[in-house]
Amino acid sequence: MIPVTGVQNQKIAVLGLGRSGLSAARALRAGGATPVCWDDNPAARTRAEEEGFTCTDLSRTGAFDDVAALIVSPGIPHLYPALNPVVAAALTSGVPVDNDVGLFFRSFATKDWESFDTPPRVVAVTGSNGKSTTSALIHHILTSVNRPTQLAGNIGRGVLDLDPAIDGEVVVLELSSYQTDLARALTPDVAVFTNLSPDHLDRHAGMGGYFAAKRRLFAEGGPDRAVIGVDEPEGLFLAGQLAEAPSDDRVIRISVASKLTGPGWQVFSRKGFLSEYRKGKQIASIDLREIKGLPGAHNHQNACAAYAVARTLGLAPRVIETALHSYPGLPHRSQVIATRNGVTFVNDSKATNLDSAAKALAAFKSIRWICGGLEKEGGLAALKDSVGAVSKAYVIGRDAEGFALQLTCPTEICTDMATAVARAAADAQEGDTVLLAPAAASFDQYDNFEQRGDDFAACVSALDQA
Ligand code: UMA
Ligand code: ADP
Repeated sequence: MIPVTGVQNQKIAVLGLGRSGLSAARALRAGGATPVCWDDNPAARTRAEEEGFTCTDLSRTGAFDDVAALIVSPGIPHLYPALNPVVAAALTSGVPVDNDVGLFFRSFATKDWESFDTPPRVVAVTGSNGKSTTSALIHHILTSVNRPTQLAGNIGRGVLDLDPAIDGEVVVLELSSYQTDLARALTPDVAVFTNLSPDHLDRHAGMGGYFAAKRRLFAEGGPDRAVIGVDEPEGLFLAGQLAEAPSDDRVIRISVASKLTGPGWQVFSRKGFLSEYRKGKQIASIDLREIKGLPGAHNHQNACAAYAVARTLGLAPRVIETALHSYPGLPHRSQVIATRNGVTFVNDSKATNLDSAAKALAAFKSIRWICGGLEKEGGLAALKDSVGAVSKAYVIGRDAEGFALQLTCPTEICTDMATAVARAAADAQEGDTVLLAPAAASFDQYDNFEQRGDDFAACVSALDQA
């Protein structure tokens, strides 16, 4: 745990007591503060009370008397679609609102660092898709060269739950727009922006607010090095805004859409080959096509971003190439879970938005597509050019019919996963891929995308018992 600094004897309110909130409360207590906690779920309050924390309704009158700050969990909408009443009470009382990420950046450096040979560094990764893969890949590359490293953030571990840094360590943080939106300090050494496509629009009042939330990672203090995907207008704009001149190599541009040229620092992938150019000269080329853990152009974008970060940390191209080959991949992201009678079954349950589903559909040939669930804002029209390789969509979800109506490929209403897997497997020919890439959230039928992916895997295993 990283004790929070500068909070001794202060009363700090903590709203939300999940992974983020509980680790914040513990770190605040370790730093000498008195956390006053609240969660709308009584079970979460009981868990906190069992650890000795005081829970008090933060929406009651006077709840913010003598309180120095309010720490809000990322899953709690603070401003949109409506101002949260507890956040409103804090703001009305003039109490600063922050989150665990802000506390982390304030507290990470300690006096111990004076005796270190190499100061610890923080790499922060944001973007619409590929954050977890890029973060895990950076962590994997560093681990493979025995560089001390830890991984936390949106990937599942509260940032204040990390161990205090040791000499030469690199902390890799995956940061969502929910987290960058609220943090009062954002000072990574290296920051990555993978890409931008519509997601979480209700939380940010549209695309402009969503981009603004992500952009804060590059504006609140500013990283020494920024690795920016420039394949969308927003990334192109951000890179341009951060660079002082075309040759400014504090900005590394990455692309999977075009060969980047110019006097700066670029990493791009074309037809499965990664290239690094600096000051107009090619530094390295890596064949990504046979790397099992990184299938498809979308994963090549992640490889470019992770490669660029590793280069800024001083690693040689060949060392990084070796590490890319041993990357095992993350569960629920383009994950091959079985091959049966020449049919490959791929679990991409994390494809919860249209762009990630489109990328999965582009990464495989001859697809039996399992999709559907809780639809994201904006409908499915943007998928119409992505279904060329789909022979049929097997649609799940409570509103499978409404979902299927919007697709331009042949569809079959299956509603539940077991039916979808059984029907897709029965239709599949040798060489086909049965792909779960829902293009929707899971919450209509599951607690989370992991549970949905596990159900898919269980239904595929059950085929052999049938
Ligand atoms: N709660 C309230 N009132 C509300 C809403 C929620 O009290 O109005 C309480 C809930 O009862 C619950 C707690 O808040 O006890 C949950 O807080 P949370 O949703 O922030 O969940 P955590 O367990 O703290 O997990 C959070 C991130 N969750 C979200 O952003 C939704 C995790 O990202 C992250 O891994 C974790 O902190 C550690 O940093 C998850 C996620 O779904 C994976 N992220 C989104 C995504 O990837 O799309 C952004
Ligand atoms: P995030 O943490 O940003 O959600 P993940 O690495 O968990 O990203 O991947 C989420 C989904 O997006 C998965 O379906 C995955 O296959 C897909 N994906 C991964 N990388 C990219 C990328 N660079 N561009 C688009 N989609 C991607």
